[in-house]
Formats: sequence, C-alpha cells, structure tokens
Amino acid sequence: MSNQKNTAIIRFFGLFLILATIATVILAACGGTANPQTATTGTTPTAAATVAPTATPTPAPTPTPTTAPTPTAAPPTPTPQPPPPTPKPQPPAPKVVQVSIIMQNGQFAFSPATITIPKGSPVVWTNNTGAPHTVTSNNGQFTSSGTFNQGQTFSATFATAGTFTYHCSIHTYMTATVVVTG
Ligand SMILES: [Cu+2]
Repeated sequence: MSNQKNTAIIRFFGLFLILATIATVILAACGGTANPQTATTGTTPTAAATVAPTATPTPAPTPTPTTAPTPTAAPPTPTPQPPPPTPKPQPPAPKVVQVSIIMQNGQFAFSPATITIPKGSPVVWTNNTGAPHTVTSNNGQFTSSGTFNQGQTFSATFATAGTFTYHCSIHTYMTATVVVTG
C-alpha cells in the first residue's frame, strides 16, 4: 500500500514538474526576453510607444469641414444682371425743325419767319390754315414744294451752309428765311 501511494505521489510530482517546466519555458520565451531588453535597451520601446500615439490622433480630428457647407448655400443670390440699356449712341441724330404756316392778323405767314439750323437738319412745314400754300425757293437753291393743303406737310433737308430765302407762290407776300450753319 505504501509503495503504491508513493508511486502515485511521485507520478503526481513528476507531472507537476513537467507542467511547471513547460510553464517556465513559455514564461521564459515571453517574459524572459522582455526583461533583458528593458534592462539593457529600455529607451527604445518607450520612445516608439510615445511617438506612435501622438502622430496618429492629430490628423484625425483636423478634418472639420462643417463650416464649408454653410457659406456655399448663401452665394446663389447674385442675380442683378439687367444691364441691357447700353446701346444709346444716338447723339448725332438731327433735330427736326418745325415751321408752321398760320393765319396772323388777316394774313398768312411762315412761323417762325426765320430759322437757324445746323447743317443736315430736316425742316418740316405744316399747313395750319384753310388755304393751300407752297414753299418755293427764291432763287432755286433748294427743291421747292408743290401745293399742300390744310394739315399737310412738306419737308426739306439743307446739306450745305448758307442763307436760303423762300416764299409762297400763291401768296407772294409770304416770305421767310432758313439760315444753315456749318
Ligand atoms: Cu400761301
């Protein structure tokens, strides 16, 4: 009986020693190597550990594009683009000068009797009486009109400077003058 008990104890301790040896070898492989490294070159692992975490977290929080979408929504307001009233280069348009044929103190007359116009300006005579009249050049300096009645008009353009006298061929006392300036 005692021999069998001793044998069981020996086997138990033998198994225990085997397990303890295996555990010691595993610990020596993992922790045993770490101890000499920390003792001799302990600065290398600590430096690598400190540099790595600091570099990685900084770039991650930087992306803050939350402010960008807010200003982009505002710009689509500029719609003030109605500048079409630019084509107005019409200063050399000749001014039309009006002469009225009227009844004045019982007589027909050109009114105004004398007009002064720039070269190239058209003149329009309007018959505002009940009688027919003409605009006839005294010496043929410009093309005369035919007879025009009440409400009708005659127009002429004086292209050259000078003094142009005219009359009515029906009522020869009706005389007037057109002065054309250069
Ligand atoms: Cu007349």
